[in-house]
Amino acid sequence: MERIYIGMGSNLADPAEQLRSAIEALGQLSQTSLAGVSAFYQSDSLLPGQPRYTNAVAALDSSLAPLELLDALQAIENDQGRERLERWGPRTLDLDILLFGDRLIDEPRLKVPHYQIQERAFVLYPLAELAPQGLRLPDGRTLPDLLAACPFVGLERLPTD
Ligand code: ROI
Repeated sequence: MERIYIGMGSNLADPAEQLRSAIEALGQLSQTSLAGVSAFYQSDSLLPGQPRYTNAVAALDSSLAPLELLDALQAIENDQGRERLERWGPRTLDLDILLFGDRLIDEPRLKVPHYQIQERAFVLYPLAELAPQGLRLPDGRTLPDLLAACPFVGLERLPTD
């Protein structure tokens, strides 16, 4: 069993509903249990000309192998109508493996930790709701280090229900 953190994002077709459906699907994965979900956060797209995003982070405990989990996440994205038209285009659902235990994974299909964790407030702040403050990335950086270098700017934390 390893603790895995998944970054979720959507900016099409009722983003909050997309995240709720994705959370339900994560909870049904084999050999996996859903250990927690952050609040939802809205922010402008990092690329201009796209609708605002809703993002959240989920914690999983799983004994799936990394590429098995990646396949399962891509199946959930596809089930929820993801169309891969352009690399950074708007999407109904994006599921990224942020951290996988303390593993460093460098394969053509999968790099973990996700290479942009540190610069993305919409990943770090929801992650901080779930992860122990002492969480370390495989390179030794702690979550408080990353948060201190990434201000909470442009994020809107939505009320939880
Ligand atoms: N911007 C925000 N706010 N949230 C995202 O999840 C997100 N994902 C992307 C790009 C287009 C880079 N911008 C984003 O892929």
